[in-house]
Amino acid sequence: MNKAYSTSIESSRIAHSIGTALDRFIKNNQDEFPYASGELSQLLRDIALASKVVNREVNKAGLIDIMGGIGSTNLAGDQQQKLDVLANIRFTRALTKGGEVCALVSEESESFVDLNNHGQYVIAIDPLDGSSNIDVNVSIGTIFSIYRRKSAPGTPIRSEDILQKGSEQVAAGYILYGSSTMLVYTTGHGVHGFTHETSLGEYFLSHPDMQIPEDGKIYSVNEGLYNSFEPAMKQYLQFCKDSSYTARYIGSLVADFHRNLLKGGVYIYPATSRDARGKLRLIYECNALAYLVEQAGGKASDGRRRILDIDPESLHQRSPFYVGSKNMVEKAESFIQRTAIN
Ligand code: FDP
Repeated sequence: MNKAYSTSIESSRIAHSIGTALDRFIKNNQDEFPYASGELSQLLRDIALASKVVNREVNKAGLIDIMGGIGSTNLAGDQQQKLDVLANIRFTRALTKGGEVCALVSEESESFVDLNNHGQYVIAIDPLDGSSNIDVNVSIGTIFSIYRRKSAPGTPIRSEDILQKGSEQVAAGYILYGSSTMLVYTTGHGVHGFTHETSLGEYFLSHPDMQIPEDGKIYSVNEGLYNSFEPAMKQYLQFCKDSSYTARYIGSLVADFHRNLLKGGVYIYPATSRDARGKLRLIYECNALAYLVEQAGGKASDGRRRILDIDPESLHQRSPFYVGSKNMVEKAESFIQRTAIN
């Protein structure tokens, strides 16, 4: 046996390789990035760094006084949690310092935040999704979408910079603060997942080129809202039961999405009699996950239209959301397209 080869086998036996760090992965794949100027790479690194700070705070939430509400509500009318606000500050600060972002759209702010007129990118972010799970130690997440601005750098931000279709994203991803913390992203060349190694404080590639199974057995819907669903949705839920599907609903979009991405399944937040557009936000929740799922071979729609083709009219616009394994989304759509909401 060749000496160098046997030495490398011996060293990997003694010390397992820890894998590729996120920074190195980004650097190695720089030429796959749209507009490979290095700014988008830096932006992803800024997001990763902010997520580590948020992760640290999420992990010690029980120990310091950062749980519970702060007594105000956000735009959606949800009670703002201390950690929601804290995560918003952490991400906004990291993205301001980086200088690559001209405007930030966040669930926590009514209007977009003007960060730096010279930045090339617009970012839409839900800094901490799944707020109702914060205080009970259940997985929560961060969701982000990155767009290239349309107007010239140095000029005022215009609505066409902010209200772009999901298909115009140049990168998107999420961070899952779960039993381990993961960062999953795409720049349009597949979906890659990185796991946070706590003792080293680094993300390492753990899930290269993720693909969602075409089919699955898991359906994720808040069935407590059953009475407010349209008849077609009720029929679809009956179909799920008749097909012996498994119901799994964490109530944290990122966590439900991530599980279905790995195992195959469909997540649905449909129209209800109260909200014909459902609950979830197109710009900073649905678009990123739609881009990711398509890159992984799955599908995302509002029941009728591809999510990424929807032209947004306002920052906080809602949309019904059907996302997951291609065949399962298509099956759900086939029910929904039979009737209109009553
Ligand atoms: P939350 O309100 O707790 O922030 O994005 C909103 C979201 O959570 C999703 O993460 C989650 O999937 C959904 O709402 C849960 O809503 P319901 O409680 O109505 O099921």
